[in-house]
Amino acid sequence: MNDIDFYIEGIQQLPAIVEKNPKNQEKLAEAFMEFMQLCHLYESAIEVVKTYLGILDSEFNMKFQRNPIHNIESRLKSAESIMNKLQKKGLAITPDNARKNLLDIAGIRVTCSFISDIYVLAEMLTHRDDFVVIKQKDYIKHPKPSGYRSYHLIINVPVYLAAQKKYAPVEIQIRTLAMDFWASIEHQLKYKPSTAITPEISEELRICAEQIAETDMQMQKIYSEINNLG
Ligand code: 0O2
Repeated sequence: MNDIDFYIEGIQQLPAIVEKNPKNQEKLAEAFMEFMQLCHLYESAIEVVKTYLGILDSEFNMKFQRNPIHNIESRLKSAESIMNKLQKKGLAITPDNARKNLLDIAGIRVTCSFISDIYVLAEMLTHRDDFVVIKQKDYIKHPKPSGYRSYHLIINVPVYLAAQKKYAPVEIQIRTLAMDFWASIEHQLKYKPSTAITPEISEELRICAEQIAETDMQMQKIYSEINNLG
């Protein structure tokens, strides 16, 4: 389902939902519209960042005949995961609480070939004067105990709507293809309900992350050598 279908389906469902709850009709309709507006704002913020990343990638290609970005994925956190996260934080499930307390509703994941590309992109994103950096975490220089490596940014992104400018936070994870390979598989293994992750398995996964990081560094070295030769 694309974004437009998502909104159309939501709006089409509104009369049925309101009809089933005659006592709270007005409140429900209001909350629903607020939710739809929030989704629209976050989707738009994602588009702003993706457009900027696309421009950077093509500029690099024009100037240096190479692309720093291998792939870009984006997602809006599902309503279910938003509700779970609010509940975990002991907060009431309202659009307002989601907006104020969850900074990863809009998420973008960027994969690069080389470690140096990650830092180039992070630098560009954090130095745009209309982007407000809320959080910046370098899990490449400081990997998580699990072995997880990635560069995380949370940026408040301006969205120009018809009548006003609004800001929305977007979580951007930037990592190499190798880091992404590890993170995707580790996530799959850990979140399968049937698997029990023993400390031994966690240690094996951490060792895999170390080996992958070494390969990443070797690739970076080869890339630098070739570039210096060229
Ligand atoms: P999903 O399903 O990917 O969205 P903080 O409150 O800032 O201290 P927080 O909010 O946990 O910490 O943020 P953090 O740790 O900077 O980043 C959270 C996201 O990074 C996770 O999102 C994962 O996407 C990813 N991540 C962090 N640690 C690991 C790890 O050990 N393995 C893997 N595979 N991914 C990791 P969510 O919401 O947990 O999940």
